[in-house]
Amino acid sequence: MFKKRFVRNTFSVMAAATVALTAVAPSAAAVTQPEPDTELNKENIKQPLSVKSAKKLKDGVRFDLGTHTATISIFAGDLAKVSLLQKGEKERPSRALAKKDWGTPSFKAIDTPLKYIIKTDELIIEVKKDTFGVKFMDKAGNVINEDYMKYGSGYENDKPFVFKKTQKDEAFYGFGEQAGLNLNQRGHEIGMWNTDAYAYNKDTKYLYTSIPFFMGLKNDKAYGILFDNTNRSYFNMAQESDDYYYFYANDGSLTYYFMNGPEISDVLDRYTDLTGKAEKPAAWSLGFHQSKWGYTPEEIVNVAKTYKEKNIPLDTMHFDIDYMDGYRVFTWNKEQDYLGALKQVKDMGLNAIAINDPAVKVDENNITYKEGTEKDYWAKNPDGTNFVGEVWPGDSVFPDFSKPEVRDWWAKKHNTLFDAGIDGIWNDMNEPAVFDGPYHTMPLDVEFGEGANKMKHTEYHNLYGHDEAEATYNAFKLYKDNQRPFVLTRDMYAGTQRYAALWTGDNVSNWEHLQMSIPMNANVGLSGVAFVGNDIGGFAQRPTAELFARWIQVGALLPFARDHYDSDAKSEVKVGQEPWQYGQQVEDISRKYIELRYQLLPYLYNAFVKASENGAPVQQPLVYQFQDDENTYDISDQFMFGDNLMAAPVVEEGQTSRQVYLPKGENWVDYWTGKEYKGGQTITRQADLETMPLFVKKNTITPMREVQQQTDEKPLTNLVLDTYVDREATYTFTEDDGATYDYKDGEFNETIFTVKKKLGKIEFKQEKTVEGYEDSKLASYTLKLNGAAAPRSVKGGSMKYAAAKSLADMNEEAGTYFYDKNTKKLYVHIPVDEDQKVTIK
Ligand code: MIG
Repeated sequence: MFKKRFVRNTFSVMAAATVALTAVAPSAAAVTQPEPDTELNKENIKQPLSVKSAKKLKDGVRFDLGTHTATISIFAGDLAKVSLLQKGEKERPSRALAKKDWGTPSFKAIDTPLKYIIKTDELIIEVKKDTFGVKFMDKAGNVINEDYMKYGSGYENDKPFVFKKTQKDEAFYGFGEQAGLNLNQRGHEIGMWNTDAYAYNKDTKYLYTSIPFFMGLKNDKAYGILFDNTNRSYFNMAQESDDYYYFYANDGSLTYYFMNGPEISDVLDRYTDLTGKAEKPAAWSLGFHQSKWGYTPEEIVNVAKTYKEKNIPLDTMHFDIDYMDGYRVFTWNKEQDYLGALKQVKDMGLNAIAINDPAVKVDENNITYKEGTEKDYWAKNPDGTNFVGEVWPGDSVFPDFSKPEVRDWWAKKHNTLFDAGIDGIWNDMNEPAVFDGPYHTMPLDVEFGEGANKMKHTEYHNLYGHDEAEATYNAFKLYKDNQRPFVLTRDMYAGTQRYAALWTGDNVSNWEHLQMSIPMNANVGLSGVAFVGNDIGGFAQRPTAELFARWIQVGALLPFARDHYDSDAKSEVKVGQEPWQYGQQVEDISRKYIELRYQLLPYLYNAFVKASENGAPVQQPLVYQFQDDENTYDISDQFMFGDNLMAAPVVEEGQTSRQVYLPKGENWVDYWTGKEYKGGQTITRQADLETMPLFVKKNTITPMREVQQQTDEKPLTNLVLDTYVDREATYTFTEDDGATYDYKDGEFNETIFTVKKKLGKIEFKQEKTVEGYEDSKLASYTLKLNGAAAPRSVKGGSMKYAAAKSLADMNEEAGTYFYDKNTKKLYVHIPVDEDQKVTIK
């Protein structure tokens, strides 16, 4: 039925031996990387392609290059596809694209002796004829991006490549998940080959996820390029020369999409039009998560209880591989009562997430193996036998997720998990990781698909996790009709944000990793994936108390916030990594920051709503909002949490103060002290262990609420509008059930709040633009005006609001206000149906 056909290398023999004896993975020192890079041989790029003739098509222009055909397709005024193929060759249908039919806008095509010119309403695309080369210009004729003509584009030994001109001050962002301490990827050599990189470090080249998309930013203007090639690919971002950058792949076709900004936000909006926008998340998934590889059933229950006892908010417990029966997927452990633990967790009102691996144990009594074998669903060796490799369950076969019927079947298998009460699914090992395979994965000639869709592993590798994520996402459609899915994955390709959130794999409990998480998440965010997080505290090894305290401060503001850590078997120090394991001080710090997250949940949820609408990241690098301020281009230790808040966490050991850059063009207020600063300067902020410096952008409204033990503990009855204003601030607030798709039938509310300050008077008004959410329990707002003077009068229309004696009194009754002269905060309690302007004098 199957046979093993590869020789185990030393590494895997070791790994296999360890697995057999103690059921632990390779040693912590092992960072698995793929075989060496394939170089692009520039010597071979001698005969440049030239244009013989051109033909205008309905959706673009086709160029005859003799041996090759180039096509420029116009998707939108600011979005074009460039493809260059050997004659007679076809492109594979893209798995990255969500939107395939764009309805080409009108464009002009002008043929001149030296060049061919395509004009849309936003772009001028020039194609040079003597040597084929593409130049993108804005409609004023400013060059945005052009081929570097010494090498141009084409194929070198079947390797598709493109060289692009650059200038010294051009910055590069995106590329999905990248190690390293810099945000700006200029000067880096980047590789895309999904790799199980246990305990990686800042210099590790290949991580789990491959998103071959990047942005260039020069002269304050941004564009984006998606190199839609699933083979192993390489990006030399001006590492070799300051004059050019280039990208290429081991094989496949030369296909890329060019999109113009000029704002980074425009590029992301377009990129996520093309590859898909993440849906609005389930509100519970934005709460805090706790996980450990190796929790016993008792530990799961006790940890969940301890969160409650200690009043540290928590929404979700994760079930790692131990819940399975001998690591057989879609089964439950028969010896240890994980099902019982699950029931208790659910009875506590918490949510539960189960891990799931692609590898299926070869075992005739394993129903998943039997079914998949009967239906012929496994990845195959070139001789047609099933490929078998070793993972947690021992010898295993691997679903061929490239086939739609396999994805359907896999989705169906999830009833074992959902029926037991599991709410979310966590996809691990989907590089795919194979302990005894060459370079920790399958041999490159393993086959997927059939007939015209047949692909070698070398071509399919980077898509494996993407397709598994789609199958998992579809499981929710099947069994949790009208519930928003939560899928967490370790591997992605461009577009996987449609199906899943990302965690950045097996990081390490050290300061370098905490530092690295900030630029890493920022670049993931600039690659269309807003829902990202890193194991808080670090996965491999264990953090010190100080490191954990600093990590939880960053962690509380992660889009996906989960404390997760490695099995005791692999750690020198076998201590827990929950917030209370480091003494009272760190426990209190953890509670303070997790509570802050829960206070900010309405704001966080709305940041995700924006991401679903325009692809905006939730954890943003400063350059996302401040691309006119060059000082932000490589700030890697600060980030915006949504549109209004800027975190400047301490990420170095022993530090109790740090420099903070405040971007130009805005004023900034210290969240903790209320002190105001002008933007465009670097300040020093004290930061004892309790303090993560946090700043609010002036003229903003941040919606907040009371702390809850878990996201659905209490209905939202009062929304706090935390406002910092000296001119005008507005905020569009969306409320819906946070759980279903009913919003698609209009069941949501949308309210625009405006607070204006002028001539000694402050005006608040709300405009209810959508009123479709009938289950809203929202009864009032607390307009919280920071840095306010004592008011003489507060009125809703002509009705006077009464001054309350205390904040508690004010909370009792809408139509009242309270001024705290010590903190200079004015609180106004406004009924939700206040339809008059509220005027404060
Ligand atoms: O080979 O399921 O990255 O989060 O705890 C290790 C056990 C398998 C790797 C994941 C990690 C998870 C662990 N897994």
